[in-house]
Amino acid sequence: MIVILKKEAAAKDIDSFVDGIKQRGLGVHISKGVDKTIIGLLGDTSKLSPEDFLANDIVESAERVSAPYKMASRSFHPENTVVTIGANQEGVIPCVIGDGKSLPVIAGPCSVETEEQILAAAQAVKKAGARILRGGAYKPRTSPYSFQGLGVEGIRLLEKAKKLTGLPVCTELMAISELENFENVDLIQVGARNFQNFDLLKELGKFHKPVLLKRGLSGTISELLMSAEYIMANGNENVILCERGIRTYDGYTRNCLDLSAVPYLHKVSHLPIVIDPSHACGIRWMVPVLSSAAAAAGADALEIEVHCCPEKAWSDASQQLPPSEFEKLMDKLAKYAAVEGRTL
Ligand SMILES: [Mn+2]
Repeated sequence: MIVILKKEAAAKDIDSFVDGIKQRGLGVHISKGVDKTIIGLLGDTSKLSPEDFLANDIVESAERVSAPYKMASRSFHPENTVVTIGANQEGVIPCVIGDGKSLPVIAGPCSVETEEQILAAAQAVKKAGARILRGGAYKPRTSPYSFQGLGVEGIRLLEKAKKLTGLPVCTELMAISELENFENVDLIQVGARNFQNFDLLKELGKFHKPVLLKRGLSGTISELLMSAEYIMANGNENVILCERGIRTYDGYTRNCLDLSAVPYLHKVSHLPIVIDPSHACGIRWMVPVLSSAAAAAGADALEIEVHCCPEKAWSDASQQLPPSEFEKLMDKLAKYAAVEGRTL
């Protein structure tokens, strides 16, 4: 249920209205917009009717929200959520995702392999105009015999790369027990395989860092938003959604990039959405055109795998772009972004 308050509602009346709702055992999410204040009711509202609220002078209207996700839904929060990555750190250039004016690119190798490799990749993606450095330290691999990542050493190398370039860093968290190592990570990725690891999501709700939540291989949009809800309901509203390809019946690409998720998510949710064309298609030559398509679909940011020497990469070798191709992609992407008045 959402209750929309009249523009002229006084702060003290709003407070007592909210107290009244809480006394009924419900949670409250308040969204203060430029024009109106919206009170979202969290919990079991089945015994309430919208008419119950209309008797109150400060209430303009009330309506039921049928979607199971509340805090993630646009009806609870009509204005876009804008997330800042890497704020308030000396030497780090913060990156804003979701402002509608920019199309920042998160780029870097699939895995952090060596110091030399991640520092070279960081400098290359920065030179090409990327705004956030990515690199996997903890790797969820299909085979237990594949490279599993450098772990905490990989995070230490990402910190070095951040110091060298000023780029905020993004890396994946797989287990709650590793969270203590993520204090200097600026954007915590929850991978497709963990997108319904609810205990992990709850912990990230209590942690104070922005989260990049990837859609599961066979996750529905509603399930993705419910996972976002887990993080938000536990106190962290800095959630960014990521479409990275879903599994379908055809195997000509690694996954199937669901671009229609972008306009749909923008309609039903206020959270920013990132497109990851690299994991979606798994084919190097297809990444540039899918990046342009993502820009046209209205993605708020892109995540692209780049490696200085893709043929020697320890993971996802076939989809990583060398810096020369990434630079070309960025030049072209800038033109697509400009069509809608956006810059990289
Ligand atoms: Mn990868």
